[in-house]
Formats: sequence, structure tokens, C-alpha cells
Amino acid sequence: MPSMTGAELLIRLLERQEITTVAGIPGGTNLPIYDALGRSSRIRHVLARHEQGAAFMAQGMARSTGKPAVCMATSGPGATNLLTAIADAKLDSVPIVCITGQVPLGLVGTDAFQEMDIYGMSIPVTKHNYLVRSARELLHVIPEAFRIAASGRPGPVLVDIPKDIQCQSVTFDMLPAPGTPETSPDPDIDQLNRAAEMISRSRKPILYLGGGVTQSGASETATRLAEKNTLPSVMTLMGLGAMPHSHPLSLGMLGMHAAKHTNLALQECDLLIAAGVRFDDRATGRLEEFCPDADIIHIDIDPSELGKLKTDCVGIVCDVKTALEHLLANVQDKQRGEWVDRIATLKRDFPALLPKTASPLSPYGLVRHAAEYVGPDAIVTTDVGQHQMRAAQAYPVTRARQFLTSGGLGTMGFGLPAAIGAALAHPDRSVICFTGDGSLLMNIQELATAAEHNLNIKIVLADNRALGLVQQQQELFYENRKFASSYGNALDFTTIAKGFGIASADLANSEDPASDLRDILGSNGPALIRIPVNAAENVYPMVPPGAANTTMIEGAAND
Ligand SMILES: Cc1ncc(C[n+]2csc(CCOP(=O)(O)OP(=O)(O)O)c2C)c(N)n1
Repeated sequence: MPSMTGAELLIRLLERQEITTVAGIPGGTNLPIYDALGRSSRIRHVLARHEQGAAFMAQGMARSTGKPAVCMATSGPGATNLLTAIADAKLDSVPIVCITGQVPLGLVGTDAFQEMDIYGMSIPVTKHNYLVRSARELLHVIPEAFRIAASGRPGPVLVDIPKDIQCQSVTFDMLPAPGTPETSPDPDIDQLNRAAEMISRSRKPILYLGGGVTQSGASETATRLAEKNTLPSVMTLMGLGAMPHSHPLSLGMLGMHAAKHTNLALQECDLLIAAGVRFDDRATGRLEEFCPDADIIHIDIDPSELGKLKTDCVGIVCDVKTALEHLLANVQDKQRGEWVDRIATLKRDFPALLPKTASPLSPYGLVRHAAEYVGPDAIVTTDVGQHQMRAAQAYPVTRARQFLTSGGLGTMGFGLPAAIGAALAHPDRSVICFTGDGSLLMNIQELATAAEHNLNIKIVLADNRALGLVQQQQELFYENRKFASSYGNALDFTTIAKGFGIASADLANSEDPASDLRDILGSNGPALIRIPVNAAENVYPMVPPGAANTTMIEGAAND
């Protein structure tokens, strides 16, 4: 009968889950776990420089692979530092398993050194969480944590393990089977048939694709469905890549920073086929005025999403891929000449007004050049702000899991550690991170991690010495009263990068920025590329927060 400590058992169970990389930081209450982890020949530990960085690294691994990934922290401040990234994973349905050390069970509730009730604190931001009370429980809890994180609508799970439990001996007959995602419930075929009929009958349908399409691996099915029935398609920020951006039926991203014709097409549609979306306000604008004339089919694996915001829908609780496959088999082959013509007219009358400047020294030019130089295989991460919206508007995303961004929580500081996670999971790929100076500063310490592991990450910094997206709102909606949204001092980011051991280039000082950009993006290992951006350059179009998507502000194309 095998006998081992709780910590050793935990590591064995992680190995059985085929975890090969764990990001984290050790401390007093998780040292037994680290001691056992150090003896694992199958799991590589990546020492983050901040626990939020570690959790975003786990997110980068999970978002780019679709499989649960693991991060670790000690109790107290280590655990609380994870919370923002856990909340981020909750809102974007990312499967991560976070393992925290806790003070010994006997000290729980005594305000012991570095004791914090992370179990209680993480309840609202996790899909599920555990406080482990015996080493034996791990035999059940760890496979369960992975099963729950990956089943249905994925999400974060936290496992808090007191130090004495990590040291406790446990004897057992056999290790349990690894936790795997549950098969999703069978769909209601009658509802699906009804949906197929509604699609075939509709005159002006639109397919509305969200992160759930990516999660269920349904992007190809969605594209084929769109092609068979000629369904113009829009994507949420989380759904980008569900249909290749250059597809003739793609209308790109909808909502706050969408092209005007995209939002206007939605206004006219008579049927909205919503797949793996949650009617987020950044996508819908004022909900009452979103698709006012449309019947709605809403497909989601999570029953709590159906009827949550749009109440009068044909709801289908089902794995999105299964549902779309059924619809694909049952909808009519259809051309829809009139609707396609109408969309073409909208596109002509309200073209996407993104600046076309070719220079890589312009915010959009930078995105386009960088995309061309890194090629379609690259994984993209973004931070949060104007640079994020520009990347979402202009980057030619061709496939699911290519564009990793903090959609629901909009967390500045996401981009760099998520890029590290993506690079750890895909050492054969280039990873490019679009960031702003405000966001980069929120997790800049992880440059050290990127340098230590010589990861193939290119950080593309649009430096406007401002919290650009905040300043934009102050200009447009607070009578230009810009307050607390610009930085008084300029930072020398290229020297900072060098200090971390990272190659860097400031394109402002370049005689041939395009060629320098190409060279540095093509180099091996991590690098930071800075371009200066005028803080007065806004991202357009923009729907004012809370307003209808038809009330877009279209600014001058000042790129
Ligand atoms: C952690 C966090 N704090 C505050 C915000 C609010 N916020 C949204 S965008 C933004 C400015 C981002 O600035 P920067 O990263 O420099 O990007 P830019 O908009 O200038 O391109 C801020 C402060 C946020 N999203 N996340």
C-alpha cells in the first residue's frame, strides 16, 4: 500500500493530470508542496515575480490550450495576490486550478501569521473551492478540481491546503483516475429542430459568436453553418477567431468599438443566433435597443445564461459545438441574395473608418505591420486599453485561441504574464503582446520571468504616457476634464527592458522603423518594442457606455 505525505500526493495527482508546468511563488505555508514539487521529474516550476503574474501565466496556458493549468501561492498575501486573476478567469470562463498553502488547521481562525480566509474570499470569484482537511481528501479533491474546472462552462477552482495537511502521511490502495471534463447533457432535439426551422425561415439572420464557441471547439462548425445558410456573423471580443477575420461573412467584432455597419446590420436583423455569448453590455450596448426586431435563439452550456438578460429567447442548453452541428445538418442551403446585398450596402455606406496609415509608427500601422511580420501562427495577447481595442479591431485573427485578452474583467496587467503562459505552453510559436504603458507597469516584473526562461515573446508597447482609454472617456463624456489619467514623468522603457535582460528597441529612434520592427520580431527570445503614441488619438468608433449601439461616435481618423 503506497504511503506518502499530502504534498507528495498532491504532486503525484498533478502529474496524473498531465500537468507539466506550474507557475507560482513559494512561502512559509506551501513549502512542503514546493519540497515535493522540486523532486518531480515531470513538472517544471516557473517562478513568477508576483502571484498575480503566476495566475495570469496559468491563464495564458489554459486559454491557449483549452486545458486546465495550475498556479500556486502561499497563504495570506500570496493567496490574496491571486484573486484578481482568478476573478478574471471566472468572467472569461478559463479553467485554472489555484493551489494555496494555508496555516496549519489548528491555527485556522486564530489570526495566525499570514492567515487569510482565502476559501471565503474566493467564493464569489471561483467556480468552486476547497479547504482541505486531511491528506486523504486530496485523493478526491484534486481530480474533482480538474473535473469541475474543465466541465461545462469552464472556470477557476481554488484548493487551499493547510501546512500540516501537506505534511500528514496518507496510505491508500490506488491513485484515483485523473479528473476529466464531463460529457455535456443531451440537447433538446425539438428545440434544436425548431431553431433550425427559424433559421431557414428567417430573412435577415445574424450569427453572434462568443467565447463559448472557442471553449467548445466549435469555430469550424460555426463557419460551415454560416456558409451553408449564408449567415453574416459577428463576434464578441472573446469570440474573435471563431470565424477568420477575412471570411466574407464576417462582420468582425460587434459593440462598443465595432464598425458602424456591423452594429447597424444587427439593428436590422430579424433573427439573432447567439452561440456561447452572454449579452455583455460592451457587446450589446443598451440592451433594450439591441436587435429590436429580432427573434433570438440562445445556445449556451450554462443554463444560468439563458434568459439572464434577453428573456424572450428560444433557449438551448447544450454544448455549443453539438448544437451547431445539429443545426448544420438541419438548416437549408440558402443564398440570401437580398440580405447579402443589404449588408454590402451598409458596408459601403458605413465603412470601417480605421486609419489606413502604413507607418509602423502609428497605432494601427503598428498592429498591421506586427501581424504581418509574426505571421498567422503567432499567438496574440493584449493588455487593456486603447491598444487592446485597436488590436481587436485591426489584428487579422484567423483562428480560435489565437487572440488572448481579458474580456470580462478588463484587467490591466494581463498581457505580459498571459503571453508568458502561452509561450510556456507553445514553445514552438511566437507570442506577441500588445500593451500600453499603464498596463505594462502593472505586471512589468514578469519581464524577469520572460528573460530567465528566454521565452519567445515580443512585447509591443504603445507608449502614450497616459491611461489612454480613461482619458478618452474624460474627453468625450466629462467635457474634456482630464484628471489623473496621464503620467507626469516619461519612463525609459527600453533601458528598463535591458535592465531585466530583455532586448529592446525604440522605433521612435529608428531610421527605418518597418525594417527594425521586422528584425526584432523575427529575433529569438524576448524583446520589447516601443512606439510613442499621441495620447490625444482616440479609438473610434465608440458607443458611449450605456447607450444604444446605434449612437456611435465616429471620430476623425487621425492615425
Ligand atoms: C487593473 C485595472 N485598473 C484600472 C482599470 C481601468 N482602466 C481601463 S483602461 C485604462 C487605461 C489603460 O492604459 P494603458 O495600459 O496605458 O493603455 P492605453 O489605453 O493608453 O492604450 C484604465 C486605467 C483597469 N481596466 N484595470
